[in-house]
Amino acid sequence: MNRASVITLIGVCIFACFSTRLRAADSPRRPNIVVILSDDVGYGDLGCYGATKVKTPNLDRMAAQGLRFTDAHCTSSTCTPSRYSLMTGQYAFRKAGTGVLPGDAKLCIDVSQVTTPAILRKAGYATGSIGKWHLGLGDGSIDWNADIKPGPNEIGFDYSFIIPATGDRVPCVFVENGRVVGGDPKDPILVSYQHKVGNEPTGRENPDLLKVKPSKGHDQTIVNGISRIGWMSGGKFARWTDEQMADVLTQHAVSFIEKNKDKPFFLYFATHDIHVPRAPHARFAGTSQCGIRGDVIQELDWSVGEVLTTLDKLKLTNNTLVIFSSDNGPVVDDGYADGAVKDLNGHTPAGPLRGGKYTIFEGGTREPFIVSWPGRVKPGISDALLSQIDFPVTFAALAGATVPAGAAPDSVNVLPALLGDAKTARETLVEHSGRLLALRKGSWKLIANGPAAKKSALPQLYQLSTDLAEANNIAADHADVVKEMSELLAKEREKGDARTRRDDGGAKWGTRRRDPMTVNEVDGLRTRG
Ligand SMILES: [Ca+2]
Repeated sequence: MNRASVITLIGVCIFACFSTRLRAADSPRRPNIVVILSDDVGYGDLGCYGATKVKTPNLDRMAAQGLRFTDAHCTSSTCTPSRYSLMTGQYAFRKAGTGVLPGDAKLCIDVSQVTTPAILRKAGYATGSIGKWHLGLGDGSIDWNADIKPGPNEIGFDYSFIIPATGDRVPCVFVENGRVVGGDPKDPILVSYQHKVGNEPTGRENPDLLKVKPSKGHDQTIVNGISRIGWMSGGKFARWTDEQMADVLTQHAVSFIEKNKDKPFFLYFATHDIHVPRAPHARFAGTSQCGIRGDVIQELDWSVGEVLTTLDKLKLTNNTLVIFSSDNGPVVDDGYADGAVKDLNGHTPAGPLRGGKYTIFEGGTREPFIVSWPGRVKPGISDALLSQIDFPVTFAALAGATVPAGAAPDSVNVLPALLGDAKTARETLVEHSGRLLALRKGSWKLIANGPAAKKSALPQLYQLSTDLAEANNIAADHADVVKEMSELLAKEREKGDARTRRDDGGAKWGTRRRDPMTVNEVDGLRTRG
């Protein structure tokens, strides 16, 4: 080797070392991902979406520094199927057993399924599930006094602190990493959705003991002065206090962020607010101008603020993608006579949309959807069509993770739209409510007839760009569009449809006969959730 070659070699080595160090310095840690999934919040429920009777300064700040979406969706107009899709990237209508579940239902996700948290955990993320679960637990028979699994920790979460089902269903206890928090072997917990267990008062037998009366169902075991769906006994010291629930869950979300601040993390923070029973902390009771439902929206906004403040304090804001959305559309009377209807004061939970929770109209699945990542997401408003079902594939793209072939089959990478780099995302999207399906193609919307409809009946067709309220069914005038969209929807069904074609589907998938709540009549379309 001559002298020139040696000098060249030394130069190459110095450059290689320097550029490696440059790359290390230039490539920041992969971004953290925080999904704040609220419960039953409607398209018109937040200040940044037009509400005036309720104040949501933290969510408004998030929207001002981020992207606010106008056409983003959950996949179903009720909780369990919506969350199933978010977790698995598969439309819930393809899978039996994903209707609204009782509190003792088995886990509706196969532990072998690839999930959003599993993808991120495999990519090196710390993963946490805090708050409402409602995807079932165990394999069919739960002993609430022993290890409860499979559950969140078996489908991809390193840490979980959950409400097993909903606030209005027993058991009214928190479960942390598969164990009831505060469980006592001397006071074992029993739960049934078929018959009364123990001797405790129920809403039906002892209405004088209630601080809020049920308006429909919700008249079984009384916990904290509120009667629930289902019966429980035992676990006296493990039971939650509804008025403290937002504080407890928010503290756990904050603590998860603090504990994992030095590595990439994925936090799924599923708030109880604003589901029933609405029981705001005294700090929020009576603070809104639209009654108790507005009060819990303001409590929810506080929870969001605590998360954002924690990220700021830990200097993680500029490296964290935060998404706020809701699992389904709004409902005002959802089983308790809590005054929400009479106190609305002109507030419109679904904004300009038709329908809400339990319905196939836009109010059922079009949700507030705010993305914040200062320095990366371009602030503004986006009309891109996308769905929470896109989370697994999109987050994988963000984290540099791979999604195994065949996994998350209905999920699409919408990262460019999520970050504000692209104005469009999906061209089509299936919306789902009970046994009804609708197809979005651009601003067209086709609502297919349910299984019980006459064969000759026309489906419903709406042009949302001129008729956002779905007031004028123009199917008869656009036979070509109806035909094209019906064929597209038929193709989606052919990929798998375990629920919407079954005439007895309601009873089978939702175990509706065991769960007396949640039959609503909205806009003449009877759907169940
Ligand atoms: Ca919900």
